[in-house]
Amino acid sequence: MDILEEIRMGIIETMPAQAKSATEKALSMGYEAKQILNDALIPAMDVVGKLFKEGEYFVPEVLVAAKAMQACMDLIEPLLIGSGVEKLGKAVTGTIEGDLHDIGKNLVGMMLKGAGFDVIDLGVDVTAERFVEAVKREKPNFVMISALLTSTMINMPKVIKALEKEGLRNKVKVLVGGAPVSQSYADEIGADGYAEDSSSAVELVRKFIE
Ligand code: B1M
Repeated sequence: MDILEEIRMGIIETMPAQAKSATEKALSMGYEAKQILNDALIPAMDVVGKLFKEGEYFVPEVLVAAKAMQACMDLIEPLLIGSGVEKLGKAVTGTIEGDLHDIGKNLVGMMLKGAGFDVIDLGVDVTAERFVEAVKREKPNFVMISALLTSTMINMPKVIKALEKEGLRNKVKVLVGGAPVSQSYADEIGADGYAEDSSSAVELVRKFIE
């Protein structure tokens, strides 16, 4: 079996140890971190999502698949990030209140670090108050909010309103993303930008910094 297929199967078949050792092997064979990410990890998680939607997988399977993906991401992270890159700015990242999905947010953070940004990750289930506290404390250039559920993306505008209330709205750019989020939703809630995936998130912050 092709090594990238081995990684994909490790995630899809919920075998974190297999996914991790196949990732280690692929790296030792000279595969690039980006190729592993784009050709194995992300497509595998898409398959898991499809199986979940079709009712073939339930939350426990999806959770183990997510753990497998995270284990592989931990291995490629240092290679994506590199070292000694000049800092271009600071971003506070977090998954919105009520939402526990963190793989996409972690990926965005990883790519931002790789592009030379300082990233302060607030984790998951982050309330508007916690975003505001972080803006006061960290003075970032960007607040980047992730939402994976239609029932939680509606909490995103709370962050914007809370920043306005504290007189901080013009101090940071608020960028939003996640599968159910769109450019029109970003416009509707008064966010400064929307990114469809982690690469576009990096392009977007770069545009603001220029
Ligand atoms: Co959940 N889940 N989940 N889940 N889960 C989805 C999102 C779902 C689409 C599955 C489905 O039905 N097909 C569905 C949401 C439906 C909806 O609301 N539209 C769903 C559901 C229903 C649920 C529960 C409610 C299930 C239940 O309990 N009955 C529950 C909710 C828990 C909660 O959050 N309160 C739940 C739980 C879970 C697990 C905990 C089991 C697990 C999460 C584990 C973890 O994250 N540590 C999980 C997973 C893994 C998924 C799927 C399968 C995969 C998500 C993922 O990691 N994708 C997902 C189905 C799917 O997406 N195919 C699903 C890979 C990741 C790289 O992509 O996160 O989209 P993504 O991130 C992308 C972009 O969106 C973008 O860049 C990333 C990289 O390219 N991006 C940003 C993301 N954030 C950004 C922020 C930015 C910019 C770009 O800032 C500017």
